[in-house]
Amino acid sequence: MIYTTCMNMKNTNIEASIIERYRQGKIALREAAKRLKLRQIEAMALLLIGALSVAPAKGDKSMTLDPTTMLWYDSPGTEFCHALPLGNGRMGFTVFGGADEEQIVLNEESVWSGSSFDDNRPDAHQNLPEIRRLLLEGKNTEAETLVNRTFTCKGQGSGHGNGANVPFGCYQTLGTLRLKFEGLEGDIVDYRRSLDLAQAISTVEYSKGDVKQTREAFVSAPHQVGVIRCSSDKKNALTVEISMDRPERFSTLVQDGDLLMTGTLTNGQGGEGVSYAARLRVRNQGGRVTAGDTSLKIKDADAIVLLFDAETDYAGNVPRERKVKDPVTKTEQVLDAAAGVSYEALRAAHIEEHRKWFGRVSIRLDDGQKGSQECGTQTTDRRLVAIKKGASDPAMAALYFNYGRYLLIGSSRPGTLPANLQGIWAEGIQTPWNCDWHLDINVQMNYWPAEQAGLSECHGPMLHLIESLQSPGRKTAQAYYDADGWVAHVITNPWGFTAPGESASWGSTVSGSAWLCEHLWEHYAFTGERDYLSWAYPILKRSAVFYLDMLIEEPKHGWLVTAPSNSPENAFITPGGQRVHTCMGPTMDMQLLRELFEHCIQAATILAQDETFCEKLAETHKRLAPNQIGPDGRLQEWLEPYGEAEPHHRHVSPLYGLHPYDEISVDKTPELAEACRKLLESRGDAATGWSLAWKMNLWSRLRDGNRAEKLFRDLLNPTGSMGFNYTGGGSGSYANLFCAHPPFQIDGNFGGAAGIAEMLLQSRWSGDPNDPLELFLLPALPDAWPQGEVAGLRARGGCGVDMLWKKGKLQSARLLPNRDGQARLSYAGKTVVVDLKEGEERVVDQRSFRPPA
Ligand code: FUC
Repeated sequence: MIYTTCMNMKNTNIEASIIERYRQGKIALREAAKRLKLRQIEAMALLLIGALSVAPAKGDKSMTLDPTTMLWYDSPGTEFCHALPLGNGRMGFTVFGGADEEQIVLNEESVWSGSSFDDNRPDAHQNLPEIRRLLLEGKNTEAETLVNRTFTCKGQGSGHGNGANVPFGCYQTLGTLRLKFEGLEGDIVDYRRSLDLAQAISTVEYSKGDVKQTREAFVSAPHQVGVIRCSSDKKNALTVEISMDRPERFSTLVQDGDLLMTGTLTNGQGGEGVSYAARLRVRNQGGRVTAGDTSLKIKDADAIVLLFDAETDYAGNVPRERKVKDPVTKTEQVLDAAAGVSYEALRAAHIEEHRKWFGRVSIRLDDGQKGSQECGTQTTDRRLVAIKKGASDPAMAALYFNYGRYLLIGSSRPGTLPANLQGIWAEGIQTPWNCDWHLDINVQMNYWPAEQAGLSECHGPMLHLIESLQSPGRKTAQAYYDADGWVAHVITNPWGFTAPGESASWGSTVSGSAWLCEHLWEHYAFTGERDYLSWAYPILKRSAVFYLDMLIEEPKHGWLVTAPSNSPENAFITPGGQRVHTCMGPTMDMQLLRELFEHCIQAATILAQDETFCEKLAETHKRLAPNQIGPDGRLQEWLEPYGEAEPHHRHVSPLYGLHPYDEISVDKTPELAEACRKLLESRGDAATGWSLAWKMNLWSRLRDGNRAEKLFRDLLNPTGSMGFNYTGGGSGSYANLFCAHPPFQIDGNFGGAAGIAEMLLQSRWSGDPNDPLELFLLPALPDAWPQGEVAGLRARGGCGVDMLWKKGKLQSARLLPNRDGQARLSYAGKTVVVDLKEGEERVVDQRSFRPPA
């Protein structure tokens, strides 16, 4: 079957057959490119990304969609990462948009196998003195051997990333909804599918024969249902068979006219785990519904509305609002409630609720050329290919930023579980790395845009995850370090996993919990809510207590260091030529502890508590191993200037001090910033998706907007690669703009969105209500975005910021503070100090800024 726009049907038939031959391996890429009359690189990009119809990217003048809020395509998705995601924080749909056969991948955030399991080695701490002795004597290899033998988790941990059938478990698909349309003859023409980020609605439209078919879908938060409406422009023209399945552990039946799928996942310990139910109800306009054993058939309808709900009886360690004992009954109740509401009312309530979130921020980026307007006439996948070929499309950055906000709204809402490695959108049973929460960058990156992009409440699930790790983390602290307080290492799941992972090469970085704590503080820094701080402070404090308890003195300088630990997932070469991971006091750990202690002291001071404890923290802070510049002028990753085992390693951990932590900066510590720049430069740009996104943020903090924009374009690299790659091959964006590690990992989407915000606005605030906030306006504006406008960004210190710029220069900035105080604004090396009054707008323009005295 040929899918095409109206523009070029005959050619597209020929092109599609060439592509099909290439896909079947019958002709080589070079030959396909020749026949398609494309340069090899263009052909490769198109083929990889899965754009089936490869009509030249001229654009269809008859159709212009907002290039900053619309994703659209002129062919259906054939793979998961071509399909369009919808979500209400808890439930997800990923819509392929097939014409005769539609499939929608279904997700519910708590469809997790596994169960609670104590993975701590209770006596691990008995080995701690020996591991430390070896480290203090420089015998890192021997220490690593001992860590592997005695200091990893007790059981199978994450199952080496394949935890579906072990206690750790794995987030997995709920299943697939299939709609098989019948009865119409003729070619499919005028096909288009789209996702409107502003309304959170996906649409599929095409004509078959002379009948126009339209399908709309959304996942409603107010009514907690997924909704699909199929309609056609002729009466009685809709005949469709509906079924649901999943790769394992399911049975379907028709119950009182509803299609019901139920099942129970494994608990990974030989028993039953989470039970789920997924229910679909049909409301038809015209025609008849008949029930099969495991499917529903609707014949000759004018339109149908499908209502869907899924529930589980998850009751694990991570809190969420929805508590369900009997998923089957709950789905019935939810659908009963929604069934009484008209489609139009469901749709209107959904849009209104979504707008409350999405409408908080708006962004326009423009190159001042014609190209900016024209990009709306091209499909999203072709825009990626055009950018790869060098086209200017600043609106794509606006779209990416909006998509990041959209994905966060869709996967993390007050009361839900936090966004996992794929948000909530996942196909298959064994998802990559179990789709868990990785604590050595990934889950944190998911939340980088939350505060800046005005989605502070969407940060909530992450903050509750942190709170929930205290209790299991206390046991881990005792078992491994004989220490007080709580700790989490590199991975966690809904069952409260806090033990080290199963290998010393990556699993024993001890600062996962410290990195999590940054988020507790950041939420305060952006909101200034004192009550919230009173809630968060004890969690920060108990984390600091753990680290105070576990630090040891290294022999050379008497600095206090963590031991054992790793610089996340990276290896070094010892002076004896051995490749090893286990170490003391990697630079990132020390930065994290300085940050944690500072935030603790600041919080305790604001709350007027714990003076003596703060003195202890301050004393210890002074003795922590400092940032060091190595003999080659780069920021050192480890305590010693070891050789690098992987000079281009994806984790740029010692640069944590530059971003997200603000310990190193071009204005406060220029020498260290320069050492960061050198390290970043030597690491190279090529990397996995999330690593590109981090580098984008890092270059922004180094105030190099053009380099940050270059990294952003790398993030847009069109790809179809789904295999695991750790070195940067195949990274970029899939056709649906999901970020490719590869495989799909959503952190890069969020990190990229945060990077765009970071290029436009950076901010600082000590947290003390008496201190001014500092705003850096357009600190890393690239040449590629000379004109633009942004409204609703948020700055630390509790302030909304709008900006307008032209020809690369700031025209005006509008501040909307949520407290009284002062702000120091910097722009292009000049500053201005303004007084702020809660709720009162302040506008500054270019002339307000003065050169430094
Ligand atoms: C960490 C990273 C990998 C991947 C995984 C989910 O292990 O080093 O690149 O992102 O998390």
